[in-house]
Amino acid sequence: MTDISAKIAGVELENCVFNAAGPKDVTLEELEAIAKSASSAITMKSCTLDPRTGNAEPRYYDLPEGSINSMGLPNLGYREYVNFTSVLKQHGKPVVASVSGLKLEDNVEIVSAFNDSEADLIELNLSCPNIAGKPQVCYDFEQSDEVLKQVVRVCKKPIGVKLSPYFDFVHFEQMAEILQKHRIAFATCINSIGNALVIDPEKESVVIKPKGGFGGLGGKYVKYTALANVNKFHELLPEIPIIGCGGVYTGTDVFEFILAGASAVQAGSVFMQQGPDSESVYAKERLRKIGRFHGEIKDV
Ligand code: RRO
Repeated sequence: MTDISAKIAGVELENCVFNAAGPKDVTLEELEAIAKSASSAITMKSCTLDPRTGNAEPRYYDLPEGSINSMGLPNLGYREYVNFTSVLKQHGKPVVASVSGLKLEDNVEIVSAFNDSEADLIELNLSCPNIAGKPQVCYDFEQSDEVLKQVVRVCKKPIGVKLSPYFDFVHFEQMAEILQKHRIAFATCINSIGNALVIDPEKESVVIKPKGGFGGLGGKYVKYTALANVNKFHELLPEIPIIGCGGVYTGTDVFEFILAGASAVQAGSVFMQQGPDSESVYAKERLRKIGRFHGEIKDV
């Protein structure tokens, strides 16, 4: 059988594709559906100190080749997700806690709580685009440096970061330097592309309610930006596993991320639209290519 396994910070994944934080991973019921699916790990919804109902609806909209969302971090509060870890671990898969505190002290408290949980990996979300008045932390390099300093100090689990896309080489270099300085265990590239605007020309209106229709763009529209981010961070930080995320709909997309330098891949919009057993992502004949791949992406 072809080996399509992966390893992130010492944590073994049976196959290299699992769910991205966000789609249908808020409740225990949703998380157990992921646990029973082909997803090789169970990533839980980004959590905050206290429960949140999130932004006003409509706040998610399917696009022909992706999605736009402004969910606004609806979640049950971190204590529930700490408790869920022991239930979810019974399914025999790694559990990934996604942490998105609204301020530095919250992140320190939440990460400390997950130390005493059965989570295998912690993904610190520095890139949520949808909280009014809260800019994406990872676009502020000084703030990112400080958050990582404080959070890494208390964290006893492998901790990685979820990043927004960068569009300039100097920004890749600045963030890579920070990740290296704090010995970050992995980086997930990319979150949705923040503050996109989708307009319905028939209705002459925006399609989601929060923030005047502005939201995070995901799916095939962002794949090439995601591939570039994976490739650049892999080049700058060859020792750190990079998890690719953005526009993964098929096994061929997965293979492109592996070619770009990803160690594993997360699926977001496709899980929202097709569920965590998405046939197109897990089609064996497409994933088999990955098992045969042992090299570097070629120049033309
Ligand atoms: O909940 C959201 O609105 C959300 C989050 Br936390 C995130 O990291 N990325 C996204 O597209 N939506």
